[in-house]
Amino acid sequence: MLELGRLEDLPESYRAALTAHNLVPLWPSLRAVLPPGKPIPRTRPTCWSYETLRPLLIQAGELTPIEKAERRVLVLANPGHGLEKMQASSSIYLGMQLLLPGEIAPAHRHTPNAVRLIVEGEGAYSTVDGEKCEMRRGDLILTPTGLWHEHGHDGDEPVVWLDVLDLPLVYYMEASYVEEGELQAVNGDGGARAYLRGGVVPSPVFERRDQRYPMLHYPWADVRAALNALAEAEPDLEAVQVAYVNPENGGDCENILGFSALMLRPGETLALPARSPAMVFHLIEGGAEVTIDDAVFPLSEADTCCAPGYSPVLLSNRSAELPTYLFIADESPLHKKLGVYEVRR
Ligand code: 1HN
Repeated sequence: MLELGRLEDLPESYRAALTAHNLVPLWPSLRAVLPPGKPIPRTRPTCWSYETLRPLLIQAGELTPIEKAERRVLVLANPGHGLEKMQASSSIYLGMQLLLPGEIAPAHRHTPNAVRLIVEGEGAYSTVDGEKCEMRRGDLILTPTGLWHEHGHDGDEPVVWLDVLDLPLVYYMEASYVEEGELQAVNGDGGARAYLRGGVVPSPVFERRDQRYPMLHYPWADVRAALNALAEAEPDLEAVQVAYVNPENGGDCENILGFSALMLRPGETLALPARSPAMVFHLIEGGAEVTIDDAVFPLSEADTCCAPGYSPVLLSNRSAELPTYLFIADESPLHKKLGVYEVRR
């Protein structure tokens, strides 16, 4: 590849003249913005162990009352981006949030899309667009762009969940903002029961639903059962994986990030092809080993790791007897909508 001229090759006075007029020569930076063959990701393979993080999160509960935090969160920040950027990847934000018994994280709505995956504890709930979604371990609850949401806690133990947002992208777009709101009246359960069975959807004779987000709560018990049934029904499947979709149209459940659940069968090692979107893996049940480029992460329950785009990923179940279940978030809806999605086999 042709070697290009450097900034230092240009006379000082010429550079100063360019700068004075807000002008920049492209050629010294061209290879940095268009590297040959493959992007150079800032996102580094990174793992956050729950055992390490949990005591620090519980300590946050002692140090900072909810009124002083609004959302009591420790952000899982990727050092490749700089911790202050609060990014797991270019478009994914991850945080572990703690809500204590009796606390309320007040209603608001914002432009970034969020989901939460419940990690531990019972008795808390999110009210989203007036639908009360009760949190149980492994449940997925959506708070898509523009929908009001608040969290409350009627139980008696700490509740922790993993927040996944497209905040870095929406912030980069200069489109990120929040509105504060009032406590919501409840008039539903997030569609968890209405859409319990795949293959059929509520369809009354006189009225067909056309909400953009008909289902806001995906209980883990149902997703786990779906994975088990799939593994049993189709033993030759390359990967036992289900996507969280809008049950009315089968499309991605949110606009920018994609979400799925994966079962690693006992003893299974699964090689994922290198794909353009970055990915996040969160272990719900069991134990796995995740290899991303040169990094090898053992994942125990509630551990989380991320992989840059264009990297092959190897997932191994650490048990030969029991299945392992992972929650996966990735940037594939974004890449597909923008036309930059790639799989390299
Ligand atoms: C947010 O609204 C929540 O509602 C959690 O629980 C984390 C991080 C950045 C911006 C908004 C929540 C968030 C957030």
